[in-house]
Formats: sequence, C-alpha cells, structure tokens
Amino acid sequence: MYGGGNIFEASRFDNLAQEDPEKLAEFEARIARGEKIEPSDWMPALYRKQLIRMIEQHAHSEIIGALPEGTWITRAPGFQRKMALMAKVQDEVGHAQLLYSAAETLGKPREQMMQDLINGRSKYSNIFNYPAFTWADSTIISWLVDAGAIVNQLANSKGSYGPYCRALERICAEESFHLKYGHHAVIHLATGTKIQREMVQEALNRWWPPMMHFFGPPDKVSVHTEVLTKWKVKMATNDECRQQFLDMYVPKIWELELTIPDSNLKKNSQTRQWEYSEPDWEEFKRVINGDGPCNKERLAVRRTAEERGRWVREALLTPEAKYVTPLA
Ligand code: BYC
Repeated sequence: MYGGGNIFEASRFDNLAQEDPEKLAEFEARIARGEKIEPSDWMPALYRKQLIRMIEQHAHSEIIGALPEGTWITRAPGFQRKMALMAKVQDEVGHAQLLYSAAETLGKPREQMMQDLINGRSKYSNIFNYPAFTWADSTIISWLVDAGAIVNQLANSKGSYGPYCRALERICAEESFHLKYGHHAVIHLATGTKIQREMVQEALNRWWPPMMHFFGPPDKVSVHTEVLTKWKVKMATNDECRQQFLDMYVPKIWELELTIPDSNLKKNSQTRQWEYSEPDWEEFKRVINGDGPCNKERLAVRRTAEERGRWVREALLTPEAKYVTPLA
C-alpha cells in the first residue's frame, strides 16, 4: 500500500488526475507561498506517499547507519573517543525516532515501517551496506557521511512538510557536532604516523565510491526528483547536493594531503561544476536492492533487535499486563 517505487522506473503514484483540482491548486499555491503543510491539512495522495517513502527510508538509514560505527565504540582509541562515539551513535538512533514520528503523522504505523525494513520492502541508504574494517573507516563515516547528510538535510529542512522540516532542523544541529568530531579524528590520523596516514587513506579509498552514490542517481535518471522538487520536499536535486558536497569537502581532503581515488576529478573553471568519473551505478542498484557486502548482516542485526525488544514494546503498550521478563 505504501511501498517504495522501483528503481529507475516511472513513478507508480502518478494519480494526480484523481485529485480535486481546486484543492490541488490551493495546496500548490500554499507551497508556492512558502507555507508549511501540517498533518491535518489536505494533501494529494501522491505527496503523502512520497513523503512516507522518503522519511521512512531516512529513518531506516539512521538506525542502520548506527551499526557500522556502533561496532567501533568498544574499540575506539581512548576513553574520550569512546565517549564521543557512543554519544554520536546514540544521536543517530534518536534521529530515527524523530523521523519515524514524522512519518507516523502521515498515517503509516511504526511497527509496519519496521517490518518493511526487516523484510527488505523498504530501502535505506546504500552507504551503510559497506564494512567498517578499521578505526579509520569509522572516522571517515563520521566526517564525510555526516557531511553529505548535512548538505542534503539542511536544504530539505527548508521544505514544505512541517514535521519533516522540524525534525531535520534538530538533526542538522546534532550532525554538525558529529562532523566536527569526525573531522578532528581524521585530522589526527592524517597528521599522525605513516601507518595512521595509510590507514585513513585506505579508508577514504573504500568510502569514496559509495559516497558518490549517497546523493542518489544522476538527475537525468532520478525517478522522484521532479515531483519532490515541485512540491518542495527536495529543495536541491541529487546532482546539486553532490556538487555542493564536492565543493565543500574536496578542498578539505586535499588540505590534509590525502588523495581522492578518481583521477578525473577536477573543477571545470568555466562551468564551475565538478567533473568526475561516473561511479558504478550497477553496483549502486545491487546494493540498494539488497545485494551489497553487508545488507544481510545489517538486516539480521535489526531483526534480532526487534525480536529481543518485542516484550519491552508490548509491556510499554499494555502497562497493566503482568509481564515476567525473560531475565527473571
Ligand atoms: N541509498 O528518484 P531518486 C545519516 C533510491 S543517514 C539507497 O533519486 P529520491 C547517518 C530511491 O529511494 C541520512 N537508495 O530518489 C546515519 C529510489 O528508490 P525507490 C541519509 C537510494 O528519493 C548514521 C531510487 O533510488 N540521508 O546521515 O528522489 C551515521 C531512485 O532515486 C539512494 C537520507 O536518507 C541511496 N543513497 O532521492 C552517519 C536523506 N539514492 O524508493 C550518518 C533523505 C536513491 O523508488 N533522502 N535511492 O524504490 C533523500 O534525500 C532522497 O530520498 C535521496 C534519493 C536523495 C536519497
């Protein structure tokens, strides 16, 4: 009923002809005036479905995104880094809570979202299906993945759907701390010993291609951008976000004398656009459709957490029930 679309196929939700034309015109006029749409306001079914799809995927990305970094909490070098990473991972899970609440305002129950994630019906960000082999992988995630997320989320926090925008504002504030923490940790490695430099360079080499995928397929093949930008859910296209990320972070990477694994990467002085080798979009499709290096592992962890936590959720929902905990 709610599900996502099929990658690179025409939207299945193109049912605007069935909407009341007057209501639709007033809705679009409100968006054009920069007003926020709130849960009780009239909205076309397509707007609701697109928002559920996107916010739900975003929420899933936050809880699944907590996993590759989460495994580094106990192995982070030193007490301070352990504490900081633990706080960051906790924040990411908190972001998921905010986003699930925003998606619930559109009518999809949280349990169903969780089931759709576990059963592979809903997507989540490609990037969290790659392994974090070393401490340097964890620092690159904290720096560059959070940086990419901020580019996208800051733009969309100015969008049209009130609950999503308010969640994004709060998320961006927290992500900016993550970014500083990640940058600091990368600087430490990049200005450290030869082994530390090699370790961070190898991590950057591993994360660069998925990072280029992170912003979504090129605008010319993006399925949902047109309708989402029209209704100000997406305030920047996939290519615009990718360009902005390159503008902001390539100089910072080069400043640390790290290299980017793309010999074609350069800024065109005429167009002011970055030119780069197209990342492997076939790999992207495989990864977002469940066949990446860690998809099965990530969903298995999530499934176990759901099963182990069921009695807690049920106890909270029915406080009068006399529960005997599995630990008793
Ligand atoms: N990964 O028409 P398109 C974080 C799918 S977490 C997977 O361009 P759209 C963090 C897309 O869903 C924050 N799938 O789509 C957490 C669609 O498939 P369906 C992550 C992707 O929606 C912990 C199809 O490809 N950020 O920061 O217009 C630790 C066609 O694409 C991806 C968000 O979630 C992808 N990368 O644009 C550290 C931001 N890209 O649904 C950090 C919210 C595309 O038709 N989401 N697809 O089956 C968005 O802004 C947009 O949904 C996207 C895609 C830009 C990602």
